[in-house]
Amino acid sequence: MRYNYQEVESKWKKKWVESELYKVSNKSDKPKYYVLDMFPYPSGAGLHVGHPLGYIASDIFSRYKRLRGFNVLHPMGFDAFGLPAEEYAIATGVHPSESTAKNISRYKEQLANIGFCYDWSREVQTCDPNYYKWTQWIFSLLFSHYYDLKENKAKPITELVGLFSEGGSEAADAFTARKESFSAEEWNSASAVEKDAILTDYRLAFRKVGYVNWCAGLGTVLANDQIKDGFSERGGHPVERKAMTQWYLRTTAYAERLLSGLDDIDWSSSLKTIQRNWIGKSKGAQLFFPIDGHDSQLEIFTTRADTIFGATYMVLAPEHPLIASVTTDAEKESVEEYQKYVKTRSERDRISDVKEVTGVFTGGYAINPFNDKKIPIWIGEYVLMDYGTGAIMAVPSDDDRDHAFATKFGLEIIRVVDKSAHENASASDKVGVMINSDFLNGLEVKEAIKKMGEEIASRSLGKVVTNYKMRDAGFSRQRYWGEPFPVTFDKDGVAEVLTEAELPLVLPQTDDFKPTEDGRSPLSRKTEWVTAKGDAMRETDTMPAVAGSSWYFLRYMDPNNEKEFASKEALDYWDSVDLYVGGAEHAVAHLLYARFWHKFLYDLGRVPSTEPFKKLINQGMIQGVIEFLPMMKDEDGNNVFVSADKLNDYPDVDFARIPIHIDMVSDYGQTNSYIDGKGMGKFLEWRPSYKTAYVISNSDKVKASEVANIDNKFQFQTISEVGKMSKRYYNVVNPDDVISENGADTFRLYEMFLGPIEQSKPWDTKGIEGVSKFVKKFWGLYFIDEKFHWSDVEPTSEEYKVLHTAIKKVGEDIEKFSFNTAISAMMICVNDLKKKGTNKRKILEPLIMLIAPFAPFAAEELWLLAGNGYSVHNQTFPEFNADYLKEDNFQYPICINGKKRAIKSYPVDAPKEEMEKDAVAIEEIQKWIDGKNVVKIIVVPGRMINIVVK
Ligand code: ANZ
Repeated sequence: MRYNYQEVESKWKKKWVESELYKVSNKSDKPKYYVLDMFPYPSGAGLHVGHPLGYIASDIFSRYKRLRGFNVLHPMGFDAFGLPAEEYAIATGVHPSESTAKNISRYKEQLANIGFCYDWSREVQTCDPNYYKWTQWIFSLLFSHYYDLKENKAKPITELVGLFSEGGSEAADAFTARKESFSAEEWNSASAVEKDAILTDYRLAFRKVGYVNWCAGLGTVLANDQIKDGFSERGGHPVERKAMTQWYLRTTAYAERLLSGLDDIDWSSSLKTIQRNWIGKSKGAQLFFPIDGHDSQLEIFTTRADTIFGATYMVLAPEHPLIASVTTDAEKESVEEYQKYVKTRSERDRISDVKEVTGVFTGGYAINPFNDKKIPIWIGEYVLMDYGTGAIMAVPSDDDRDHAFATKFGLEIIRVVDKSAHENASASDKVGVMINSDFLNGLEVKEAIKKMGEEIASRSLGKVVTNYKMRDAGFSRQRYWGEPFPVTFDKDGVAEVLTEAELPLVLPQTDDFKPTEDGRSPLSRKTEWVTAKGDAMRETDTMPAVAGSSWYFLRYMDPNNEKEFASKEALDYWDSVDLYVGGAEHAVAHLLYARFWHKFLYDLGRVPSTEPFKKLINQGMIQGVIEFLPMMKDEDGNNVFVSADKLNDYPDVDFARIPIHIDMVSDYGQTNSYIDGKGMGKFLEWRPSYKTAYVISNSDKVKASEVANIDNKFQFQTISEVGKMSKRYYNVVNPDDVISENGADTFRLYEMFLGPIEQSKPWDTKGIEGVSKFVKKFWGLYFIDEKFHWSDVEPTSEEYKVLHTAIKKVGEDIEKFSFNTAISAMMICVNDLKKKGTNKRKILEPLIMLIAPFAPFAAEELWLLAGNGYSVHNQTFPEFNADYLKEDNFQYPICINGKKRAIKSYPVDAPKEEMEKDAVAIEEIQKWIDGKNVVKIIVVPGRMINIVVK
């Protein structure tokens, strides 16, 4: 019987939903296992074949774990707030909630077609007030907690207030941005506004002035990657850095725990390295330099205090507060001009332009505390305000950036480290012997750093500190489609969070989605909403998309709970995610913020685990093949398309490449793709401006419009190149199309068969044929004369061996997430069984379970046809039995006095005496023992037979 996948799939899709087959309970005797996919942002374009790659892998794994007897949580939801829906709303007037809902339903349909075992009763949408109520609630907790350094955990801000009123700032050992200390009296007599300002420096969610990329032309704040060379990517408008009060999360308080936590989780080392670099731990010294003619001191951060005798100038970040006071009148104008220039520069430009160094002299001088030498103070964009102290001592001899700067501005360079014994060392390597450095002379760099640390402490010039590159996370956007902050400000601007009972604070309706002219969120136009709470005003910024995705995995554990973000029982039961699968593009932002939220909730005793994702796999990208028509101009200026196999005839021509829609290409893929007459016709319809073009291919030069629709002999080879799968290249493949042509099981198997899951690989439909044949062959094993049939005859040991070889390999490979090799093993198994004509139940029944995680539809149907109860997906994965893999016979080398003279096969369980008797009787052996004495016959079972003769 032919496998009618359309019928089978539509039947089971329905039945699985109706019967709630994939619904999981929070109570079970089985061990739990939690498999999570990074939930998608539901874009208007729908899913393309690249998106489900990770979902298929995690689905196979979830199904496998179910068959292995686990209670598997495998949920799905939508990261539904965000920019694209909002931009679409601005362009079309369609409310983001409407377009988002529409996109979500399309995504769900597409996902259902692929046959995923999601428990949809647990679906989460971040834009749903029942969900974001709890996002707001966690935010309010962040607001009302600070970080206690003694206990190394978050604690209620009310406790901090108690400490302040009893003993001032010294009474608390708290993580803070605040430098000034205060006494209990000062605290107690402070006004509400002053207290609020102090607490702001301690809260884990707080407001401060930060710089945003402001684009006046677009009337909006842009993300770093929306800017190129100081201009907006869209529209090319100038972008400048604008100061705006914004919300931040004090992620830096958790820097050390975010770092050390990486040691306990099973993530790829490349991913861990990305996170470690992002956190950027750096040990160094904070040092004070007196400023010539001033009372104030300049505080710098250096990892190389040992090089202080080579410090020939200082550099302040252009935003540094001391600039105004150290700049002399003569330099004022150029300093201000330079500051204006830096405002147009994104941080990324500032740190990445190593060659293009810029800066100006302030006219002021600092004094080296170790030799009282005067050092000129400059400002330069390569020093960033919010790292270290925003000021450095520059040592051009031992730092590349300082060296470039000194060279450009003709500043002094003093060598302080003799690296002559280290031939390949770069300027920044911490090796060599100190020179020109007073009491450090002769010391190795490492010793010198240590000695300087001691010296600095004993002379009270500063202290040893650890810095982290990581910044507090910006948490505001001046946009509409996000969670409203559960915050009000009183008439003095003192912030307060809403109580749990007041949540959710629902996003108000609007039909004007544009930010205001001065860059505030559209919510600020909703004056009634803004002033809804007495005379207190609501915050009008909204939260960024990382808010909702920072804890969604917890909500899945108990998604309909109206009283709590999730119940303690649910959280204790599911604990944390056992396997997380998603794209490497989330290596920092999402994964770091989610870890931060989780650790915070752990501190509050709200979650039982310190890390949210135990194991993480990044699936590779599915790339597209971009198809081009090579094109040149003839003498008359006509466009001429030249088939790719004819390009060598025109060695001097630089061909233009016209991207062509892949639907017009036959045999789409990396090799031998071509367009026929029909395809050319479609192309001309699509791009009518080429109707007058010519083509050169297997025919002579003819008009393109003539080959269109004429014959199928015409073939024009395209140039195929691997690139991104994107609407821009007309190469997006929709999974729905592949499924309707080949079936969902084939689609799933094919995606997995493309290669190792972590690798990126091009989509190439050519290979799908082979996988489709495999599914048909597998199906065919179960039918004789169009009828489902299997026999109860006992299988041969060979048949068992084929099956158990596959069981072993498939099981091991799934555990290793090596799905492509698991599929090869299944293919070999099915081929072997087909060759043997096996139709025995004891082989074919376990085979259904073996293949079920990969091809859930066909497996379910076969299971039903076999007369078994519903559903195959609740059965057990076949148990591997090593006995079946044992060889029945062994090829014994037969030796005479240790030298191999013959080979003969004996059953592995053959008695020794029989083998002895038989071996000496072999003709070739007889030759060797003829006329000699057989002294001894040694049989080593499973190894060899040795006949000792004399
Ligand atoms: C003198 C020196 C001599 C430095 C030398 C380096 C090499 P990490 O933390 O490893 O990145 N620095 C400090 N604050 C800075 C800021 N806000 N913007 C840009 N650069 C800053 O490196 C810390 C080093 O980077 C510090 O040590 C300082 O330069 C610079 F041979 O001080 B160093």
